[in-house]
Amino acid sequence: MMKTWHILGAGSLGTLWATRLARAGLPVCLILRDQARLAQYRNHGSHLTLVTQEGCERLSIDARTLDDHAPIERLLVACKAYDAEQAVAQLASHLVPGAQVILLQNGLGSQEAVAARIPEARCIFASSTEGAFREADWQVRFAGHGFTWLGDAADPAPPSALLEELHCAGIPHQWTPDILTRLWRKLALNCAINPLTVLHSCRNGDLLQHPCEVATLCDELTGLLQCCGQPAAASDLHEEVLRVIRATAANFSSMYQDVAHGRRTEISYLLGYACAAAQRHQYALPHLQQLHRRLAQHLASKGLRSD
Ligand code: NAD
Ligand code: KPL
Repeated sequence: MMKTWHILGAGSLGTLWATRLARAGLPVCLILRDQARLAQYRNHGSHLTLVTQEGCERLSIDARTLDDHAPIERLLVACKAYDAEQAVAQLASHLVPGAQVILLQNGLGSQEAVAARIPEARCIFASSTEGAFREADWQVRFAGHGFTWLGDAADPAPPSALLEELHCAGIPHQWTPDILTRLWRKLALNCAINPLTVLHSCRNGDLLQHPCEVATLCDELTGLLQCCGQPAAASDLHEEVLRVIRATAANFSSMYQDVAHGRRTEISYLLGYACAAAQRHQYALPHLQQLHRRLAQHLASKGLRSD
């Protein structure tokens, strides 16, 4: 019997995964916040729409609420990092022992918090470079092809059946024993690029006009990664940051877009996590800490949460 893919967080990335899995004929069920949200989904016709360059696809997908007690064997957590722990805690008692739980959150910190809430589940961390955004309720645009790395820091054995289903669904991915290296590397890239794009109010490419600021942050981040036992994530960080800035020059970073749309950012799981790790290791990061303070003040000045 196939395991149902329960999707917690029917936002951009959750919908992107749900529609591709459903399109491949795999059993998928959305977990919505409450009865009101479920009623909205049913009134909409119980389907999600995936918009790609090839056109629109409409997929009928089941849904339930967080308080439905049916057991869950496989869960994809696609909430923002700041919502993940509480959302998972609400359905922790429905997870069967050994349930597979994929955590799609960006940054670091939320994964450990979720894993601590569900010690009997197998938590699989993911780091994704795919891009999607919501065009309307229950409709997502696949904006950027990318890749998803998956791994379990506690157990290197790949979950073969799950990976085979991702393959069938056409979700580009690879299992890695070094998922923490991937997550730290992405965190460092995001810390070096995203806050500066918010504070300078610019596209990624415009950061080439601030070479000293970028270089100083990369230098501190490289030291932090080494100090945290992540030398592979530290390797050639500055070169890669410059490569990403050039390759995404015309884009606005995800944090820039969050701020522009008045949405809460994931600052605590990026800069906040880096600064807290530095403090634990008594490693000095004066520029990164100053960047964290400036960003928090900027967010507060816009009426946005700074945690
Ligand atoms: P999103 O805001 O579009 O979707 C999150 C969804 O979770 C929302 O629909 C929200 O209502 C839902 N949610 C929150 N709490 C819930 C709860 N208690 N019960 C049920 N639903 C709940 O976010 P997103 O852009 O899909 O991002 C999700 C994660 O993936 C983030 O950590 C983000 O950084 C990461 N990510 C996103 C992209 C992307 O292109 N969107 C790419 C890479 C990584
Ligand atoms: O991941 C990104 C983001 O915008 O969140 C990039 C493009 C790498 C910039 O940090």
